[in-house]
Amino acid sequence: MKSKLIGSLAALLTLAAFAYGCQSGSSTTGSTATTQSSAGLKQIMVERKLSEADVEAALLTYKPTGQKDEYVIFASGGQSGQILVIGVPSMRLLKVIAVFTPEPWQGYGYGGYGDKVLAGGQQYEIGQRLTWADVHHPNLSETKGDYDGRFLFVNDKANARIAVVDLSDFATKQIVPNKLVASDHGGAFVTPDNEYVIETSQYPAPLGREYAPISEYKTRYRGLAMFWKFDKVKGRIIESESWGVELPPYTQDLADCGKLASDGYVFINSFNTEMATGGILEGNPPVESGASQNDTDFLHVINWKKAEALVKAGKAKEIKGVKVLMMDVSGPEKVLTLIPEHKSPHGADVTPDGEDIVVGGKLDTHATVYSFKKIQALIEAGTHEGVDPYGLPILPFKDTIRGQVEIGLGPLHTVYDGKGFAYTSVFIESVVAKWDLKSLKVVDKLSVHYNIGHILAAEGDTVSPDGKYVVAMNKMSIDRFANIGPLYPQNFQLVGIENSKMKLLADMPIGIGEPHYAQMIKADKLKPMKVYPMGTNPLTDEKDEFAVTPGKERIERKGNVVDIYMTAIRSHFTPDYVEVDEGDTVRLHLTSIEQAEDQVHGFTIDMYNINVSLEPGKHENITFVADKPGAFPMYCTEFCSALHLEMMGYFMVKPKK
Ligand code: CUK
Ligand code: CUA
Repeated sequence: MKSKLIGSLAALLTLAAFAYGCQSGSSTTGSTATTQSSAGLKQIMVERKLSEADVEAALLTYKPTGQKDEYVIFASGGQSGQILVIGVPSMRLLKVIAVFTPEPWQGYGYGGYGDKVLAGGQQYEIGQRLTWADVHHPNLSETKGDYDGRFLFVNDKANARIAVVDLSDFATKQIVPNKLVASDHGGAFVTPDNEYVIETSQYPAPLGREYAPISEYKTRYRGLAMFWKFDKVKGRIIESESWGVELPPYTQDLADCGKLASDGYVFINSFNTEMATGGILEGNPPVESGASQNDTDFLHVINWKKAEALVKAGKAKEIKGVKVLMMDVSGPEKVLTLIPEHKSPHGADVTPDGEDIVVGGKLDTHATVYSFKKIQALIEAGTHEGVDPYGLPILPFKDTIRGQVEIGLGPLHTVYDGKGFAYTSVFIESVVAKWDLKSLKVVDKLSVHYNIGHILAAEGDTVSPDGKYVVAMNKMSIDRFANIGPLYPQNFQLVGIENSKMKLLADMPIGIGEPHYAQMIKADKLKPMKVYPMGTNPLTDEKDEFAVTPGKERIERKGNVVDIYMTAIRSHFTPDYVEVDEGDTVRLHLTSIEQAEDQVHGFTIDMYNINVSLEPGKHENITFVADKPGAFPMYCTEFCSALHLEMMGYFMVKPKK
């Protein structure tokens, strides 16, 4: 057994050598170097108990220093509130983008521009400053249904917010809080030309964040699909041009946008059409069982182009200044239609051609494949088998589907390879199921470790997926890694899907929050800047009016307001000595006048909780009150040069007499 294995390893190494264009790599040439290294490798295999499959996986994923990844994943950072950037196939963590949570390395939330982004995401009328988020679904911006590599959107389930990240500098630019709903889940999904970023609610609540007793759940609690208008030129959501569609108080779950054949539509699965509200102490069933009584829940179908036209025609009602198309309009106008789904489904995933929508069974062993053409014909003909309590038409289930796939225990989410196959995550069974989109038959299953939630594919949500990799986003990792205490990491597993059999290639523990979804883009589609144009404020993407040029550094005082115009360059700040009086308002205008790639400085002042990152060309405005007297060192926090430790100065605050 062992010798057979090692024999094929030699063949594998030969192949690998050819693949990498190595001159002396073939064992058939009898090269001494190769024979020696093969012998060494054989020994390593034996010592490390590596199988041939392990070595092959290593060869397919290993990136020697300097060799770059082909794909980049943008993954939800879960409760961390951030986004993880991961290279594929190496599964190396490249960056954690600060989004909803203050992040010191990027100087996000410690005095600089990030404070303003975070402030924009607050609901001040509620009076709570939020410093975290439950990040679920990052989505890349699209042009004609293809990732264009320009922006990234992500939702905060806990506090119903959407963030916009600009991929020209990988910085968060905007957070918009939803004024109407109390939690979201079906977001952030984009329309194929990015006209809108979609955010649909999860747990129903009175619209506008009002109070209503739980006994009025059916009459006062509602869901909502929010359509955030996105300005691609400015790279910002325009709140005043955004609007919503009122939904019944079922628990809307995941959404997806139609494309090609189904462009103009949005699909949202739901659960708890029972409208259970718990109340265990009051003698009611908990939501988990109360919500699982009916045999079916509803797939919601929204014709968003028609909804948009109705909103523009003045058919919407204003709630807290937001235009909302109510159900008494959207039902009769065929804008909002319901279709039965099997109990407590999860996921709604549109195929690359836009023809089908796949909904996972979750508590059922099937995935249901709905046909958009059939749905559209029924809606247009006005055929329905009944209406729900809110007057919304319900289409006959049997006439809307193309079929059902017997998947296994707990199917959740589905992605596609663009070659006619679908890959469904199967939570309870802990497998990825590969199935044929034509025959609706499972053709391969791969065990993953363990309890896979989402699954993602290379260019997976575009109209033309790449079909090279999928990643299993596993919720549990029980025996996979060194024990690090009772809070275990989640586990991303890279799976090769180029051949008929799926192949497990690599594990990546995720030790920061519970990720939900992620998207994978071809790395060469990303074209971020390497340095900022001199004096750029990342909040506006423009040269800041207070940008400082070399030679113009100065300190100006007007009353008790002190303006400090400062530059940073290896290895000093100018000015490096600042004197103010206790109680002065300090306005520090700080420009990095570096233009060399990867020459980053930081800036902090002892005891003032100030820390900004100064990438080349970046400008920061920091305003604070010098309320603590003392002699405070200020210094550069990034090891920028041999004289980095010398890059410091004093910030003097003279005590009041
Ligand atoms: S949900 Cu997490 S596994 Cu929030 Cu997308 Cu399905
Ligand atoms: Cu600049 Cu360290």
